[in-house]
Amino acid sequence: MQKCNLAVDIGASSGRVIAGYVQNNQLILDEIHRFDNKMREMNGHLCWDIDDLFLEIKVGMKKSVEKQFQPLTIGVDTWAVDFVLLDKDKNRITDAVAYRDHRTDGVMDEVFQLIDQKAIYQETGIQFQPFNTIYQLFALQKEKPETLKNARYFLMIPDYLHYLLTGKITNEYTNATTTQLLKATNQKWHQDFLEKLNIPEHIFSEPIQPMQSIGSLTKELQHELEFDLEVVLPGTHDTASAVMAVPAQDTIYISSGTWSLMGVEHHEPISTSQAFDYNFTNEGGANDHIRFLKNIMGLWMIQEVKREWHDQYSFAEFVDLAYQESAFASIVNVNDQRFLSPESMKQAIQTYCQETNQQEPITASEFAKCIFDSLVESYHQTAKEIEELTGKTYSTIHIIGGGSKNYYMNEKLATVSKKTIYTGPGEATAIGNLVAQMMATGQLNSIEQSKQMINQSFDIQKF
Ligand code: ADP
Ligand code: LRH
Repeated sequence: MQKCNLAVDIGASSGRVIAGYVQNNQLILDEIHRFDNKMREMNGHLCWDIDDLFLEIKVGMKKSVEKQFQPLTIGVDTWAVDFVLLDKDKNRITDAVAYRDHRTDGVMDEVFQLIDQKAIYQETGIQFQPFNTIYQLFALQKEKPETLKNARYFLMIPDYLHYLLTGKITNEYTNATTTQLLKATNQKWHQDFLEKLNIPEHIFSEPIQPMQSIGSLTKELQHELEFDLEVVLPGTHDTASAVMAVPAQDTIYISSGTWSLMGVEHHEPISTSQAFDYNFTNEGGANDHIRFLKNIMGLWMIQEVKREWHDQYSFAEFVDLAYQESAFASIVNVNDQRFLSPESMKQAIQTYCQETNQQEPITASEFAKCIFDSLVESYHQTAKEIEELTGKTYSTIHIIGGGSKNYYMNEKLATVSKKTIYTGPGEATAIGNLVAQMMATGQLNSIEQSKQMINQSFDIQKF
């Protein structure tokens, strides 16, 4: 039996359970189980199927033993901002509503009537996204005040999955920062904001730092799975885990998946008025760092076009199509809010091009080129903003995540930015999750050691 740690990494488009162990100073990964993740309509809202996600985690745990692994610890990371509420008996009383649901339309402005927008930024350091938890909670308060009245526990998605594994209630710190409800100065829930929005403070527990054990499996699960292990908190925000696994220091990174998260690791938050204007965020890192970054709409745009094309082309085929399409040159502002949750992504892109007097994409290759070129343009602009805001010049950009396999974008970004582009690992988030567990259990001693190990264990390409 090979001893291992298990990372459960669930992104907005897919989830995986990955076993990891160190052998001869190399980090070895074994993908045990992969599953789709999709939003679907439930009770009038776009939701995640949280019960199904938990079943998939259990399938992965069972398969790991079938594959002759002996898992010592497990930790879960997922996308940020979404949550569920439990009542006093710890029963779930909300669906896991997805951040692209329209319940938050217009809500940000209503919140700004009650709390000054600049104060929100200065005190939390978090960027403005219409779907931040603060606006989702306010939307819920308006739609179903009785639900918040009956609520006793607030759990973000990975906190809830950890609760199902252990029975323990935790609010992990890195993900809690994305609520836009934590005070940056003391990492505590912002009582004054909660009061102004009429959100009960007692549903939150003190944010807890990653890289520590929260206990073993519940008795029921031990019985069902016929084994036990420790549940160890990674940076439960997937981007926190991903950034931990960037195998370089002093570089701009892009965590490229459904979203493109582009930024740098920084010691202190940067909440200047310029950072506010450019809408940069200061999320809590798993390693005492601040993730100073910008959310860019990301490969969600091609995911949606792929879906509308009935999955006729794979992602790799869309990349090939973009290479073949040399003439098409229309560019959209990828961060335009119309692309966040449109009825039809193809239509939204075409309308944008019409409005800006550009040629509309019609064929799959035109859509691919338009989306990839537009993302690269946004990366280029964002790199300049990062350099302006940090007062530093960076010679490299390191791309991690599934999107690092997009050679067309990697090459184009190298040309446009005149920086060296490094890519990989593709499974950086799961790797960061595993590293956190290995640090908690004493298998690794420092972030520097882990970055070095990641660098020598995976294929890092240079453009
Ligand atoms: P998330 O964690 O947000 O679900 P991932 O890190 O799994 O996202 O990345 C998914 C994205 O990676 C897809 O949207 C796709 O654009 C890109 N991708 C995956 N495989 C390939 C490939 N073979 N070639 C090009 N792009 C790919
Ligand atoms: C990426 C991510 C990102 C958040 C978004 C909701 O998966 O966690 O960091 O802003 O999803």
